[in-house]
Amino acid sequence: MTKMLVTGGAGFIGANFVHYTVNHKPDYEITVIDKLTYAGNQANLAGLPEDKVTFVQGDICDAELIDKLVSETDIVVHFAAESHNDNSLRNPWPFVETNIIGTYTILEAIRKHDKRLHHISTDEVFGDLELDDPNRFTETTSYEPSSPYSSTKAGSDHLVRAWVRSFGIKATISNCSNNYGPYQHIEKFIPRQITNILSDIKPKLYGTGEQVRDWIHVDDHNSAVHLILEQGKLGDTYIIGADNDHVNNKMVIELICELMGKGKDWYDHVNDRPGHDMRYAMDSTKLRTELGWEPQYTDTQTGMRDGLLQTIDWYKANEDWWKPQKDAIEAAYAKQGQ
Ligand code: NAD
Ligand code: TDX
Repeated sequence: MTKMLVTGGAGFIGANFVHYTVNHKPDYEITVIDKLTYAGNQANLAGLPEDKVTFVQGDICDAELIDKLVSETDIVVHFAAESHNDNSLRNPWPFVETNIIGTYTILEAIRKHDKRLHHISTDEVFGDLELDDPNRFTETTSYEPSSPYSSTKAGSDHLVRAWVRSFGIKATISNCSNNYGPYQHIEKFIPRQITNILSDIKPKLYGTGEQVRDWIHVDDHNSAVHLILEQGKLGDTYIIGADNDHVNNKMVIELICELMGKGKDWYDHVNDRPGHDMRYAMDSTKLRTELGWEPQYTDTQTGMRDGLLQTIDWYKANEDWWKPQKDAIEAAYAKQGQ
């Protein structure tokens, strides 16, 4: 048995990662540490076997707790973060604290106890591309983050690389594009629109909706993380993306409307996000050629239809999970004309 500490395992991608690991990788015993911020929900881990998954409520900035948990594990997969761009524009401080100081705290424990780390990061560290720019981000693209969120994630990546180079820690990094799937907080684009339609509210498209996000199903992200844990080269970075950089926000909203039985244009244009990144596009050649990774959720039309249908079904079946927060989230967006 390998002991794995998963930070942020009660959030969207972390919880899906814990489910994926229990279902596909029987040799892991998992401890989740999660602060249960507004974005974390212990119910995301309901039904998992108690002999496989232990939950600890705590803060990754708590050096004493992190030191103890890291000393007791073999590997750490670090998902915990403040993750929403719009929130980082309202109040950047929690992003600096969790994403930078929290990652520093984990790195110091990894160094002291000589454990293996995989650090989860994002495409947003690279900034954005122009809409007509055919290039994609690679492992060597330079960093140019736009928002408080992405700049703190960039800072955390730099810390990991510095700890690899200066102290020789055993770490890998992955930068993934936008995820969608079950358990995603309804402040985010896709679940916000699905739950809007389920609440008889029109979906809300920021600005013109020409922006491109290179969408990937969360299970495809997590299968890549496991491959990197098993076969990734220590010290290396891997780009994860499913080649959906031809799909803009307007196309996604129209597809959701269509799949949920609404007219294609049953949505509102609302205020744009300040500093809105235009285009993300990921080149995952290294992951595919060196480690043999392939995404499972692909189809010829948008690469998203099957994954969106599965995600819509999940939100339909789990109204108790999202309904209690819906009014407050929409009220906060409405204040900003969004
Ligand atoms: P999320 O906001 O859904 O979950 C974050 C989790 O971290 C929550 O459970 C929260 O309670 C926990 N957390 C926050 N601060 C903490 C702290 N100080 N101590 C302990 N736990 C804390 O985020 P997500 O979308 O699941 O993202 C997970 C990771 O993946 C993040 O590092 C994010 O940057 C990265 N990422 C996300 C996406 C995406 O599309 N969502 C894409 C690429 C990378
Ligand atoms: O109601 C909305 N309408 C809308 O048009 C919302 C909430 C968003 N949008 C747009 C903004 C973005 O162009 O949709 C796109 C996606 O928005 P988000 O879901 O907020 O994601 P994004 O800002 O792209 O960041 C996400 O992907 C990268 C995650 O939240 C990050 O954690 C990850 O690093």
